[in-house]
Amino acid sequence: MDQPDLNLNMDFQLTDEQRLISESAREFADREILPRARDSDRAGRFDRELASKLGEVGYLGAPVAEEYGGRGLDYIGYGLIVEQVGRADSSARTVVSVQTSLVAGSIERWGSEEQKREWLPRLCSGEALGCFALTEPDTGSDAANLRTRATKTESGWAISGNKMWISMGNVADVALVFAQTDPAKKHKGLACFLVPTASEGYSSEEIHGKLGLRSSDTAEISLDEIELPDQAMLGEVGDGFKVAMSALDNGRYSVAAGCVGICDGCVEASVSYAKERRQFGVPIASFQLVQELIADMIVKRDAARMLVWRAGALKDEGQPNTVQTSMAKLYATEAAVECANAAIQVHGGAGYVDDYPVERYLRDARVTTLYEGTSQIHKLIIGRDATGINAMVPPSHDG
Ligand code: COS
Repeated sequence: MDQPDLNLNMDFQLTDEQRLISESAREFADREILPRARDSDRAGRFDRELASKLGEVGYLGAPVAEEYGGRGLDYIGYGLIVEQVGRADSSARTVVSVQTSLVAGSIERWGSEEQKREWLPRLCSGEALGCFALTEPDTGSDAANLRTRATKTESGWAISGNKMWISMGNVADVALVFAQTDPAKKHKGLACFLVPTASEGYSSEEIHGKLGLRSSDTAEISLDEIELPDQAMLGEVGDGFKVAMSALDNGRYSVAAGCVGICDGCVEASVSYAKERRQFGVPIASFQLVQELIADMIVKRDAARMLVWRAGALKDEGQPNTVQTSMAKLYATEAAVECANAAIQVHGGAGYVDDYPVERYLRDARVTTLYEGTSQIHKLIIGRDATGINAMVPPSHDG
């Protein structure tokens, strides 16, 4: 894999603009997202109104160029927004991540001028929502091995198959659908299509009973002979796997930044609770073992944030960053689970109910080590880069 120049010119100081972006995102998150989070979580309700508000303030598609309706922000600035949204509510953060990193980012990078003009302004404003339909019932980590088929017709393509665990699949206006055009070509036969969800043959069903991200919409999608023109393809035949992997480079960054927000929320909630709650006649913050729990959270939050900023700085410099993004995603997601678990420990019984945000943090964080590449996949990406040996595909047992 291409190696980035890691002698980054990082001085660990945010610019005035970046500080302002972070502060205003924090204010927005406290004012508009936090007050709704518990009720939406309890109701398991996707908050379309909040998604529109995220668009109005420019948090959907923030790194997209201004000429297409975005804000032309750098990746560090985008990560700072995602961190604050993630601190408030990971379900809202999911909207930002999917819409921005997976959908709008892919259209901007791979789309024709016509596709960009058709979709980007509406996605950035929140008027339209998008989803990223890669995963299938039998295809998760082995992302190249898709069963969804795209068959050439006289007028374009016909697409049939099933997609699984698709965030926003029930509420999206457009789906990025990945499909195989020629199984013999394996990953080089994949293509990506922009599928309006109003197309005949598109249907979706909500997935219920999730541990966390309860106010995030999650769908199982069925694609039944959907007819599309040639112009619906994003990139060329054979580009599909690269579209997916480059989208995931950005999606994973966004998940990692959101997890820094979870870690930060855990620190904040734990410090505040530990100073308030009294036992044995003193605030529990006086106990060394409680301070240890808090100190561990702070170190994990800051280490995660540094890894996210490094990945963001590489993206901003246009350098290769897949491995560094994997490191940030791996570390930040595991840190979020650990911090949320420790934050519940600090809160004791109070942390086990939703009067405080910490139990939601744990439930919401748990999926982040699974989706957009499991922690194990990220370790294999990092290990392959270090050793030059691909340990992802075990030797065949078929002889
Ligand atoms: N950007 C652009 N192109 C990329 C890329 C990237 N980040 N990573 C790989 N590619 C290209 C390679 O250059 C290669 O191109 P050629 O065929 O022209 O040589 C091609 O893709 C295949 O690369 P490779 O064989 O190295 O694929 P990987 O081994 O990197 O992919 C893993 C295997 C397991 C890493 C990949 O399938 C993966 O990330 N799986 C997890 C999927 C996932 O996250 N699913 C969750 C979906 S969202 S819930």
